[in-house]
Amino acid sequence: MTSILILNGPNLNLLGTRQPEVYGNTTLGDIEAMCRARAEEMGLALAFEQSNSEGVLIDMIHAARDTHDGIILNAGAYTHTSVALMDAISSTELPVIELHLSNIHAREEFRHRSYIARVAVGVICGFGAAGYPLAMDALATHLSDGS
Ligand code: CA2
Repeated sequence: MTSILILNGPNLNLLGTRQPEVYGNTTLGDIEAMCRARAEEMGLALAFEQSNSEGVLIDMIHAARDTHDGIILNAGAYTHTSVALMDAISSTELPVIELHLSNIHAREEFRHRSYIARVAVGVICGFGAAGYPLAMDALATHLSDGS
């Protein structure tokens, strides 16, 4: 069975509890439930994780090499700062889809740069929580036919 890891970075545990005008009312638990339902429909095994720690995220990316076929990564603010996460992704040689709830290109200048995009298969941003199942479809398609 194809297995995917959805990995969420710093502060995403606060979703639905603060700044709803920016990030909406949906909690990370709601998103996980939506992804689990979609994974079952698609016949995918799914791990869904969140950490506020860059090192823990890197360790989870390293470990994914032995347990998963691909990764969907919302690295939060580390997207814009972390060469270490970029290097971890390169080291796994697993396909990674970069995901963001918000359209990072329509926001502050510092959010326009992504270290993850350089090593990702593709990027989905701006569709809120609906981006998660979109990214799952994109990753499953990539894993089955390379597109
Ligand atoms: O749009 C996204 O998904 C982001 O990855 C979210 C990050 C942000 O730094 C990126 O530029 C884009 C921030 C996540 C913070 O989430 C919060 C949720 C509720 C309250 C406060 C922060």
